Amino acid sequence: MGIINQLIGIPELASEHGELVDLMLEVVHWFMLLLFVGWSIFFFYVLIRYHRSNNKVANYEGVTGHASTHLEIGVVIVEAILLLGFAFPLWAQRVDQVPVGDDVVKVRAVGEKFAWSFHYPGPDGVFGLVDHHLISGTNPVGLDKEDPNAADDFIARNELVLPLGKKVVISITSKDVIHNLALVPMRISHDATPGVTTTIWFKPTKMSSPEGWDIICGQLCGPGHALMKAKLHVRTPDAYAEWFKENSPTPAAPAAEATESAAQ
Ligand SMILES: [Cu+2]
Repeated sequence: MGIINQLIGIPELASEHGELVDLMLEVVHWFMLLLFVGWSIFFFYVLIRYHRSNNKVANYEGVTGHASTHLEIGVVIVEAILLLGFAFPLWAQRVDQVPVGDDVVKVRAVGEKFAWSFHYPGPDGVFGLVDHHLISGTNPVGLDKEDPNAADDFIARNELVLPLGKKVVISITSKDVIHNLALVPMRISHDATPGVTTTIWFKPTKMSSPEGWDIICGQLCGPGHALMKAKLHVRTPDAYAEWFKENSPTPAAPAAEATESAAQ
């Protein structure tokens, strides 16, 4: 976990890639500490070395060597290598290689003032069409019930339930203003922007407690922002399958009545 991470009280970790995020936090803090100590030592050295009592006459010539120029070019080269050689490929891995397949859990997260709707595609694994003209009190994401793919879809209000150890892909959008789906234990968050769908993915590696983890809105979105809380539950694959089956309407029944979570 790391000494500094422990010191700053890092929240519980529950995702696969999150270990790397925490490692990066730890390493970056150690670098900051090193820089702070190094520059502080240099600062006091300069204060004493160039104190007025040691230098009665000002030196108007300054530095004549090229060491600092070479040093700066070196810094630029190292930073370019870090950015092009490491940061860009790693970022591309996260944003371009979204997992696909039958084993992947797909959810749509739709933010609104001030709640989250989690749209599950049902047993067919295909999301029904949505249309913002159809949004109503009982149809929070505007699911088109005429679409055959929508028949088994369901919406969990303020409750995101996921299975342990499976890759999860969440498509995020918003109905009104910019929100942010912040899944802190998963070490991932992303803006929910109206008119735009963005995708995040991760793999939960830890079960949640029965109360679940808090999902918070990471963008100041209005007077109810602080109350825009939902719950994240990670359950065993069997318990998840049971919950999923319980909530999936049979195609004959009316689709996608919002299930109200106990948290509300
Ligand atoms: Cu919000």
